[in-house]
Amino acid sequence: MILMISFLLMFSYPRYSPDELIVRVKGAGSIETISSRLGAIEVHPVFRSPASELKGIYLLRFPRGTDILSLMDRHRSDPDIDYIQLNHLYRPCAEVVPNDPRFDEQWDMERIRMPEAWSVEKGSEDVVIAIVDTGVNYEHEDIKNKIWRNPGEVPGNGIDDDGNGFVDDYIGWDFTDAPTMPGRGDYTEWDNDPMDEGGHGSHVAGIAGAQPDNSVGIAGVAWRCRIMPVRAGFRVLTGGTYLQDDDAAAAIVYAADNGAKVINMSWGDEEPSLLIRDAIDYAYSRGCVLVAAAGNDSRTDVLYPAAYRKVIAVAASDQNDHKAYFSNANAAIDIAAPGMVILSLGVKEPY
Ligand SMILES: [Ca+2]
Ligand SMILES: [Ca+2]
Ligand SMILES: [Ca+2]
Ligand SMILES: [Ca+2]
Repeated sequence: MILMISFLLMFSYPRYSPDELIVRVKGAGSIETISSRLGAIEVHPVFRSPASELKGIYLLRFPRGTDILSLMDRHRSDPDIDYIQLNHLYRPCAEVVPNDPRFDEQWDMERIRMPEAWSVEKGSEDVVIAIVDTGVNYEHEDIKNKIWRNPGEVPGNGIDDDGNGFVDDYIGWDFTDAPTMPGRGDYTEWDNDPMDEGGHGSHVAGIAGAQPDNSVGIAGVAWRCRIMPVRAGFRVLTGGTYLQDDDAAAAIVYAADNGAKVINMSWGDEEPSLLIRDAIDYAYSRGCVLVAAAGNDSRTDVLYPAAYRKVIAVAASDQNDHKAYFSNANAAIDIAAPGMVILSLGVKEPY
């Protein structure tokens, strides 16, 4: 019981995953040698992508209670290791959602003059927006017809038809794998169901892609674009929702490999991550537009991944086009978009 309590206390404000480290192996190094030297009990590659620039990156798991901070420090200058890092945790940049589903309450749409923009451009079905988040409630009536379908995959036959390393990934993938965290719900293993449990991802997806002109609910910004749900966020027992470095990185790379043109990351942390930077460099090199939230803690420093040069950092603005009181802002901000009381899709309540 005392163990349980101290475990929970440790996670009041978790910054990284316990008992896990991420290692990038140097050219000639062997992961078997490294993991036995470090005492890992489990090792697996972070990515299934065939891309050569993503080879040699592994997640290592250690016995419960391992002092991973000193272990990491002891192996920083290991000649076989390119980098070794914590499996950081990211918080979704959440905000308050009212539950009144009508377009005239979507003040943000008028403010950014979406009706005028739509008369010029409604986007294309070919543009896929990946939502790296807590998943998407893909059964919601206002988004179900906007969800990306993997054209090369036959759903539910237990076969990886398109050979991309993911079996039955017909509408996206669930990358949450966080067995050392005190999570709840679905959080321990990858699977092909990116259903939202936290609610944040559905909210973000609705802003980007809720179906306009169908006489129900709300309208998303991207009239015709498709939404690819790539789940990387899970809930913890103590409350709150987190995304791990390895899961988010794998989701970004999946999105880039499977046709996403835009990758949305409405989450962040103060700490940079070499692993996330590798994933972002890869997606950027594949032509993806990467977008992330600056952060909602009223600070002057912009969170990672928004602070990376290849990512468009988005600050939140209010009804008067001023910086929202909670939005982080500094010179790294690329654009500001409405971010206060935005009406969007929910999981438990419909909006
Ligand atoms: Ca597949
Ligand atoms: Ca299949
Ligand atoms: Ca993980
Ligand atoms: Ca899962």
